[in-house]
Amino acid sequence: MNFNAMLVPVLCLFFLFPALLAQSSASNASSTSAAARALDALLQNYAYRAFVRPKTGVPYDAVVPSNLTGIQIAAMRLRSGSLRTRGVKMYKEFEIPIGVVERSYVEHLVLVYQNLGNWSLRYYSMPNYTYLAPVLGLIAYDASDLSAKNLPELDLRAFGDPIKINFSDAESAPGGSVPKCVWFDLHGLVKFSNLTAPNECSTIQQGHFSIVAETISPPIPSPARGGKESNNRRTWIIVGSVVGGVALLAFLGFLVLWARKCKQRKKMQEMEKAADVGEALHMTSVGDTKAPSATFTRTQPTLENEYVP
Ligand SMILES: *[C@@H]1O[C@H](CO)[C@@H](O)[C@H](O)[C@H]1NC(C)=O
Ligand SMILES: *[C@@H]1O[C@H](CO)[C@@H](O)[C@H](O)[C@H]1NC(C)=O
Ligand SMILES: *[C@@H]1O[C@H](CO)[C@@H](O)[C@H](O)[C@H]1NC(C)=O
Ligand SMILES: *[C@@H]1O[C@H](CO)[C@@H](O)[C@H](O)[C@H]1NC(C)=O
Ligand SMILES: *[C@@H]1O[C@H](CO)[C@@H](O)[C@H](O)[C@H]1NC(C)=O
Ligand SMILES: CC(=O)N[C@H]1CO[C@H](CO)[C@@H](O)[C@@H]1O
Repeated sequence: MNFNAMLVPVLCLFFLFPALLAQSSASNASSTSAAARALDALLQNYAYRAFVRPKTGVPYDAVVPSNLTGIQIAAMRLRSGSLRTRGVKMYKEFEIPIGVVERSYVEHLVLVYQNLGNWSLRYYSMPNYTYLAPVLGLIAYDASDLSAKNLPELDLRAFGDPIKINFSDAESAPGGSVPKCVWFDLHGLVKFSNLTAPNECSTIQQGHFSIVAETISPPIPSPARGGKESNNRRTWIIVGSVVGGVALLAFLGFLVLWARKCKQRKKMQEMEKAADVGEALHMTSVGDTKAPSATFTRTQPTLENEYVP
């Protein structure tokens, strides 16, 4: 029966539905990374605005647009040569040793510093992990045009000692979990490493850094991305799936009933046909239905109280 043939694809769709949803949410990992890259470009532009006749080697705090309140940025202009031979003793939380080199040679470069503060989770969501410190960024750009926007990053590497990051006000890890350093490179790659000292991480490349601890409890929908909105969305997806499922079941039930009825009607029609052909019983139409009727009556009806002589 072709009804079964129809049922299989319908059921397949039903079971694939959650998988399709999961895929669509997974594909947003890269959109998160794209948002972070767009933020870097915006913050580069705003950090450069702090420069008014800048001295080299001096950090200048800059102002972020009001829609990003909570993020701190700074910029420091350096001669490439002095970065390589002298390093920077302390630039906010970063300690830059001798031997840090940018690979595509420029005369001067700018080190842009970012502290994402309460925006860390928004731009660098970490399912199953808790941030113990804000996400900090250190990125090098060319300094030849201080009004430039959308500058490409320079490729910065430490060839001697690594760059150290002092997360002085990191929270301590919740009981039972081990804190870890996390590094986000500029291409969306995430790497973990051990702390090199209490509240201290190290790196040989630029990017974004923080300290995290693994969450031990089963993951609750993380408020990182959209918070309430994404919770709401999830609720609606569940409600939608349930309602859709019930509607689908009702539809299937209806199909089954309809198929049965169809079968019955066909049987009836065949029986009627057989009756018409094989029996001399005549059918007369009474409304829509046919009823057997005789052409003449064999026994005349008599009234019981009729007078019989
Ligand atoms: C914040 O505002 C700036 C300038 O007003 C705008 O360019 C940027 O797209 C905004 N960013 C976000 C994340 O809303
Ligand atoms: C961070 O805090 C500031 C106020 O200090 C607030 O305006 C901003 O909306 C917060 N950002 C997020 C992502 O909650
Ligand atoms: C988070 O942990 C759960 C259970 O341990 C696991 O199934 C899930 O894949 C993890 N999520 C990520 C993004 O690693
Ligand atoms: C980290 O910074 C804090 C405060 O700025 C300072 O007291 C501490 O000595 C620093 N730690 C290291 C290892 O440099
Ligand atoms: C990190 O430290 C733990 C012990 O605390 C050690 O077992 C592990 O091998 C270390 N990992 C790396 C990458 O050094
Ligand atoms: C929840 C969420 O961030 N959804 C986004 C997934 O990515 C698409 C574009 O790729 C956005 O339109 C959604 O808002």
